[in-house]
Amino acid sequence: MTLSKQLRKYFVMGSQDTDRDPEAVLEEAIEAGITAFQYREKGTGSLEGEAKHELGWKLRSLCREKGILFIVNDDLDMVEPLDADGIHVGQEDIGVEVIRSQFPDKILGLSVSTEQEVIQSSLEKVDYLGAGPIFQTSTKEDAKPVVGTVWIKQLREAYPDLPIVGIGGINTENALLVVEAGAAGVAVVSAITHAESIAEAVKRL
Ligand code: TZP
Ligand code: MG
Repeated sequence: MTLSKQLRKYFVMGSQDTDRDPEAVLEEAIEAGITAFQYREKGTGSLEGEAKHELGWKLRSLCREKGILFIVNDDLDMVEPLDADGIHVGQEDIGVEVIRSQFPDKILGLSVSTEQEVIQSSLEKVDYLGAGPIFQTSTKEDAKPVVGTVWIKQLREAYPDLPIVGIGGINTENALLVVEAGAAGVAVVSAITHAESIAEAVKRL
């Protein structure tokens, strides 16, 4: 499968995003048809240290068993211990040149929210872009201003060969707009973690 196809239904979660057992949630989401998973253990209530690694290992194992991409958010020190398929970073994290030289063969994703961020980033080093927040979100405490689907259109025109994943406030009602704007896929947290039925939510996405 191409990376674009693997990014189609991209589930992002840490233990802070659910009241349930994260392993059970991920398992349901995988059964329902997600194509990639990002372990994002971050923000209020998130695990640290050994507990963070332990949960990461369990989630990683599930993804391996089911053949789902496993990406870690920001934590460079988890990439090797968890044998992650890739890493996703934002603008506040270590630069992508450094990460690329450290991990030549890992999938590398970068979040971009503005033209300025695009200009200051070495996009030739990355495998895909995270674009957002597309819509209003309450999941990320320090989310940047909403950029709308027009941002995906602009990125798509400027970088036609780089897969783009929309993130932020995406749900079963608006996911189509994101893909129609040119995204390879949608990255979601609460559309799955807060769903009444995960099976239904993933199917509708
Ligand atoms: N990055 C930009 S918005 C966001 C992240 C991690 C949170 C997305 O969460 P939700 O619940 O899908 O809006
Ligand atoms: Mg970050």
